[in-house]
Amino acid sequence: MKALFISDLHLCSDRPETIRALQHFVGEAARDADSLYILGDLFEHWVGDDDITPLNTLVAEALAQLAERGTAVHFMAGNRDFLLGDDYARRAGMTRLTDPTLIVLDGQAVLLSHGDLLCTDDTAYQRFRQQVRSPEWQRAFLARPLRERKQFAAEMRRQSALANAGKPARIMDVNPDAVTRLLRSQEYPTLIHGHTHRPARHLHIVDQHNCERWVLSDWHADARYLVWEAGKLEARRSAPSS
Ligand code: LP5
Ligand code: MN
Repeated sequence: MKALFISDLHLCSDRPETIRALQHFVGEAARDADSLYILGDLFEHWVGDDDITPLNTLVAEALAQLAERGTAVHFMAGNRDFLLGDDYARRAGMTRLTDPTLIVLDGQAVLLSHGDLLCTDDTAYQRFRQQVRSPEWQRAFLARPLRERKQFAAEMRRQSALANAGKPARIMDVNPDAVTRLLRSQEYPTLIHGHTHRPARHLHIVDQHNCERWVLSDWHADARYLVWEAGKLEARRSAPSS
């Protein structure tokens, strides 16, 4: 069983090096994987499946090709691409996952999440999240003209960068109690998440259970991923030039 986990690629047309890293990853490292789990923020922002751009098409084609060759491709939304819907998922050959999702790999329970839900100290963000994740808000937003939605997204990105500049680094990381509660509620699995861009392997001892928490890396010019193979997880990277 070979499963790959990635997140936080933040793909956008003005970062061609990351697009190349994804194409290389799909053609090389992911080639013989049974499954690929994309745990959010695949795109820098997503304003609706009707925003059909050369980048979105290229990514859908690359992922659909991987799926056609036999890798099961799964997508969980992040805080940047939570509006990615069934239409695009179908075009890209991906099945959508809710956050969190529990899977079992060779008998090991592994819990997958984007990770933003665990940042409970960031109360301003959690309030914002609750609003934009409601079906009513999303229906109303998606009913607006595409041009307007893009303007909203740009304005929101500006607001977010402004808000983040004033937030202490600590509150933008996961809250340890939120991690404990989640691990306990899911009977002590291994946890894999992204969002914080602080790649690491942490050990949490919860009610005498040892739980690993793997944090995925964001991407730049090379692919950063976790691989589950031969019954264990390992962090790897692969560069287009290597
Ligand atoms: O993304 P990042 O790393 O900058 O920061 C995140 C949190 N911010 C966000 C917001 C996204 O960046 C916005 C892009 C969404 C693209 C989809 C577009 C469609 C929806 C358009 C929405 C109107 O997720 C940030 C966290 C940080 O991670 C770390 O966890 O701190 O949270 C915030 O910045 C939220 C602010 O703290 C509070 C928001 C104030 C709300 C102001 C409302 C203004 C509405 C303006 C709409 C035009
Ligand atoms: Mn994120």
